Amino acid sequence: MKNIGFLLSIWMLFVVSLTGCGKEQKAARDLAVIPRPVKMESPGGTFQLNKETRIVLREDEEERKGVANYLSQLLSSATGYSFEVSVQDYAEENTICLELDPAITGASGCYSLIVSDSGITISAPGVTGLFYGVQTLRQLLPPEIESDVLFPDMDWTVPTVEIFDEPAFLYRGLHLDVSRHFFPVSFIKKYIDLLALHKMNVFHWHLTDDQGWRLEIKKYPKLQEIAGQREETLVGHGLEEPFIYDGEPYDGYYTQEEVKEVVKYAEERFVTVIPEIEMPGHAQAALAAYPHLGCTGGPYRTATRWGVFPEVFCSGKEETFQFLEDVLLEVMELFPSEYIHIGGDECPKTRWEECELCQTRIADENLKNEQELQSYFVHRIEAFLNRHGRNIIGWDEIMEGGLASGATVMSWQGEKGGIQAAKMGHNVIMTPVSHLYFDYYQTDPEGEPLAIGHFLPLEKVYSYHPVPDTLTTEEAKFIVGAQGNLWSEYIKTPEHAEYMAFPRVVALAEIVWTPLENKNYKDFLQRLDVHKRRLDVLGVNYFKD
Ligand code: TNX
Repeated sequence: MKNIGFLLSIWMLFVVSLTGCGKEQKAARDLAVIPRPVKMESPGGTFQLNKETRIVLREDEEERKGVANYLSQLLSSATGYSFEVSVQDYAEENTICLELDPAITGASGCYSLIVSDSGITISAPGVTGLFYGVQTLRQLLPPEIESDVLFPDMDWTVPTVEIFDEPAFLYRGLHLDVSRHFFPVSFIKKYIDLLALHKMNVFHWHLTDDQGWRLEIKKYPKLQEIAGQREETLVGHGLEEPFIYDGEPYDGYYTQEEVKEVVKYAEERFVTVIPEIEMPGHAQAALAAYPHLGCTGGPYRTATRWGVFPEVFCSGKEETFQFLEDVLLEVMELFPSEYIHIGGDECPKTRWEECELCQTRIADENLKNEQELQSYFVHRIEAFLNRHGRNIIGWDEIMEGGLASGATVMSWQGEKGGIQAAKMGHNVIMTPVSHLYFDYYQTDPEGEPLAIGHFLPLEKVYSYHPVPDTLTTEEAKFIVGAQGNLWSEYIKTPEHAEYMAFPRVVALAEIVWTPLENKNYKDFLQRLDVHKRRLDVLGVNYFKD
């Protein structure tokens, strides 16, 4: 008897803690928005989606209709409801209304989201804000909403909330290296979808490098035939000698049609695609195809291992600039982005030192040395792009020998380059190896797939703030944002890319969106727990600790 009483009380304790815990968990689930909004209040209560719920626009306008249709599609599969989009200028219950409202003010992308028990209103001064409001609404729904399979018995409730939200930074980027390993268009689209879910707005597409040129250029077909291929690939780590190769030819490139499709896909998700064409270094694949563009004339081969190689574009030859300008003309046709990334990193000067034409250029242009020759190169390309209404971004080495006047600096070797550039009045994107290199190990390497090295756990990513304390308020304005980089030397498949990127990208999203004073790692981890279920439904192979 005594025993039964004891067992009963244990059982009661269990039930009470379960229901209590259930409630808490539900509350946490209900408001697990990442990145955390600037202001969010939840008075209690819910709005229930049902088969009659409609999406309403105040006016018939293309871009807004695009967002409304996107929302409709997002909600339809799992619920099985049709979420018809209609245009009407009066308020009605059981609608999700998307409306432009110039009275809402804030940084580009700001929005307000109000969920009452009778309906939902997303308002914003611009259509980008409406799109971000949709992303928040999506995260207020159960993770199953992401499914493309029907969940017939699900309770599709949204907690009542009042949200005002705006991004802390203008530039919220994620990079992908498709040269070292190639990723199919289907994955690029998934990557862009994941950017959008996290209110990130730039996809930096690293399209060319020593180990492969991945973009179709009509005028130079050998870029596909030769530069797009390599004979084999290094097995194991790049610092381990002797080098062992797999003996298997490797190739891959995007056609211009595919690129257009990606750019359009990204545009519909308010993501700008910034292409990177590497110069003057990391150019060995291009030289394999067009050897006359190197100082020695070759022969060259597309690199088969990782590292920094001496074979770079010759700065003395006019043909080099002709080639790059032709390439960039086609690039500009494909990518409407204001910015074109021209690389500029890790360019050894050994060939230039020995090259008669490069030395003649140094003399003719009154340059002091090869550093200034690099600067000449970058200035010249910048001037060309400027004439076509574009601006350049370059890795921090573009500061060597004098920074081109309108260049934006991507500070990767730490924050030093970025700090210096901001002090000179240049826009800066922070992407330091210390905090934002997602090709680094995120836990003890033991048992992990091979990575380049180092150690960058989630908490360290989350702790990053893109504005260094050493800058004055005026200088700090030049820090336009931050970006995570995913270099693919050791990443061969989409699944592995997801594994390295997530959940670190989720932390990055909060770094660049949420005001510093609202950041809290413990709170982030609680929301991340729920968010991971969303990533599960989306089929994201994130790292699990
Ligand atoms: C440095 S970051 C590089 C890349 C490598 C990366 C590996 C930068 C501008 N250059 O070429 O892939 O390190 O982490």
